[in-house]
Amino acid sequence: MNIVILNYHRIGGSGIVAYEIGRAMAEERGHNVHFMGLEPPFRLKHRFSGGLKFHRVWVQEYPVFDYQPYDLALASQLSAIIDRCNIDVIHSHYALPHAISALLARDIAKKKVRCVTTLHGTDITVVGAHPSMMNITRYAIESSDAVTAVSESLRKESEQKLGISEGKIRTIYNFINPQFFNTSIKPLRDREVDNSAVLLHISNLRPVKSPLDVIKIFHGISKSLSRPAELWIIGEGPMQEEMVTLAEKLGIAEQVRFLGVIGTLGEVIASADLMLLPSRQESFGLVALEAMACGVPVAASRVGGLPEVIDDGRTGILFTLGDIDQAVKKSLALLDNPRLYQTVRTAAIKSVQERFPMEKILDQYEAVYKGE
Ligand code: GMT
Repeated sequence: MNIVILNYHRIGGSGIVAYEIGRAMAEERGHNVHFMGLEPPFRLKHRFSGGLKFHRVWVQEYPVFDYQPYDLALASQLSAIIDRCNIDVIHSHYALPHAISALLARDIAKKKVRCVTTLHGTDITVVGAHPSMMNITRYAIESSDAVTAVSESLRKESEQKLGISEGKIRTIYNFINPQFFNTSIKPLRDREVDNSAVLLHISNLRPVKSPLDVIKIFHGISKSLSRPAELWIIGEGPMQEEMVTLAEKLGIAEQVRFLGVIGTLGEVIASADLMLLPSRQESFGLVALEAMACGVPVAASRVGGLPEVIDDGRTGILFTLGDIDQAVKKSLALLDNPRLYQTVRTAAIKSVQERFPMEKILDQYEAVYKGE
């Protein structure tokens, strides 16, 4: 098959999942995969295998436009690629704008192309559910030949918020590439000599990730933990300054390290003892799966798709959104009990392998591409 994959190729979870699907379809399953976007997927920059191509979308800078219409430029250029490369399937990640651009491109090209759309979360929970975008989001979903959501929670929420009939959206869970996240990755520190606890948070530090709760939970843990603790923050975003200020106010600034954006996360994750993910909303929480695959338990808020990824008390910790005391208490109970910690760690690793196996999930996407 000739497949186009549309996505925002930043280092977010959706970009990683979109890239890994495309890579595997080309390298392992013999399809031709065309990525399109403003930038190539960041992992693609390091590999040039035969079946993978990147088409940059050119957006004309024209002063009459109040904003430059990326979605229209994409639709126009995609229609030409449908023709030139005999495209069979367009897989859009995010209903807006990608599914709309794909549907428009198919109309322009007047070709039989299968439009597959994957919902990742904020396209429904924030953008799509807003009255200004609701009708076009519903149209994108209803007009796509197949629609997938990354969790049951997101599937149900999309149906409820947009009035989509049951059966239109199917759940295909996210997955990780075990080459990048596994228990053989060498940590950046030697646990034999360094007995401190490293807590880790990875996000774009936006309000939806509750970054101030990360600082508060760490403060609570470090006060009572029986060994020294550090908090490593990976990622950049609008709330970083507020996090620094809060850490200073609580007297823990020395223990909080902002490490910026890191492309290769495996080693950093493998160095941690616990990941903190107190998000207000999380349709899946790919980063939690990445941590679990490396044997690092996750303490997360009980929202969205996180309870589908983490089984509270067995493969990690879930706490009530915003309940700092509960998060601290449960984290301490895990970190201060080596035997329980090992049990949870082992169960987390097993759960990633059994419930989110890459090959089976790729089979599901391939079946959707074929219309099965
Ligand atoms: O969480 C973000 O801000 C980034 C966003 C993205 O585009 O990657 O994440 C969404 O999609 C991921 C991949 O499916 C999910 O793992 C995240 O849970 C989801 N984020 C939210 O629902 C807030």
